[in-house]
Amino acid sequence: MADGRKGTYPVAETVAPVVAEYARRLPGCLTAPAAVDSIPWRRSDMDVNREVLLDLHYRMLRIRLFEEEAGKLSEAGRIPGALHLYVGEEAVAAGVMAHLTDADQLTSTHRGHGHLVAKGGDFKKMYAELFGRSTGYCKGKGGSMHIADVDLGMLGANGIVGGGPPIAIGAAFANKYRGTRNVTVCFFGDGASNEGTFHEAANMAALYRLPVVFVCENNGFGEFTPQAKHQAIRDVADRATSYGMPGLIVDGMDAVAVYESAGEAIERARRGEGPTLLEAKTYRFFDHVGVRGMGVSYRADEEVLEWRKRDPLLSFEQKLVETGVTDQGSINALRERVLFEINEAITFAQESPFPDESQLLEDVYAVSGGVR
Ligand SMILES: Cc1ncc(C[n+]2csc(CCOP(=O)(O)OP(=O)(O)O)c2C)c(N)n1
Ligand SMILES: [Mg+2]
Repeated sequence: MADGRKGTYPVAETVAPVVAEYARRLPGCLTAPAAVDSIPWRRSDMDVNREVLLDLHYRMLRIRLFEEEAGKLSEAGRIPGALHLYVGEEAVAAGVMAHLTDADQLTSTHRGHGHLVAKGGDFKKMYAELFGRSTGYCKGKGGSMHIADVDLGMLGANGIVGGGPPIAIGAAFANKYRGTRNVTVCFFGDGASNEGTFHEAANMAALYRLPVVFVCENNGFGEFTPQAKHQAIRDVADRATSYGMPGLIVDGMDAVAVYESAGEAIERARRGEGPTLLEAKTYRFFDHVGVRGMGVSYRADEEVLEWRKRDPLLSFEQKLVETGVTDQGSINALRERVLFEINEAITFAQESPFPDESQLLEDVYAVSGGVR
């Protein structure tokens, strides 16, 4: 290169100490995925006690079962519309959401059920929305890709790839302006990281030191296009440096690793020290849409099987049992309890009425003074 930097870019002076601190506390987090496999069960001095481990497990289990049942309903043609399932990526939502209060916000994606479930979303309202019923989160008029729960700080799933970042920094700006200590987490995919909206939002967030954490769920594909064919970089986290914020890579199949890294980033934002870009390397087990998808051949079964060996929920359960945090009987009982709750919610949703035709144009756009 003309300036002789040979591809290594200096980190802005103000950010360098933060990055160094991350590197010290989370060894391996700034390296490429090759190191991801070797990340041990515990990596930092953050307090990850039994309560935290069980909390992470509970969040992941709820997502997995919600999604699997939704997938079955979709495959059986019982719910309308596209359904982008989150199975395989549960550790990311669980590890992040374990740090957030209801007053903290998040923006989600088209693959958003897991984010809301992990934030404490209501199964009944979620399934009712998937069934298009009036008791759903959006009164049945939004569907999978538009679920929001403002009381829980969930500012919305989003059918527009890259739609979340501008909303997230707006919320973060409001938090800063009002002097709250709330943090906004912005979830987006590797594909979305190519959208201009992400770059504009990242620039402003770093410039104004906004209390936001950008969480890139890098599952290696944008629809059916592998990452290597949609961007010339391997690590989305590399993009952080150009905006003046730390960029971290974390094993998105390991809820504890996500919990630790996200915790650092969220606390940093809470302290008023600005944004972080956290890239979680993860994988979706089902197809881009639905379970079996559209029959497009774009990834090898062997690749899926390799990632499935690192199933974030099952491998976590194995570790919980091995380390004596809980036993298989308790896990099975918990699974049954969550399934019972899910079945109740599905029944509730199916028995709920469709929205009345007279309400077709209500709640669908905002006018000054409120939503109509
Ligand atoms: C602005 C916009 N462009 C294109 C699409 C079509 N689309 C839907 S999902 C998707 C891929 C997104 O990939 P990524 O951000 O990596 O999320 P993932 O599906 O992998 O979770 C695309 C291109 C869209 N919904 N919105
Ligand atoms: Mg992707």
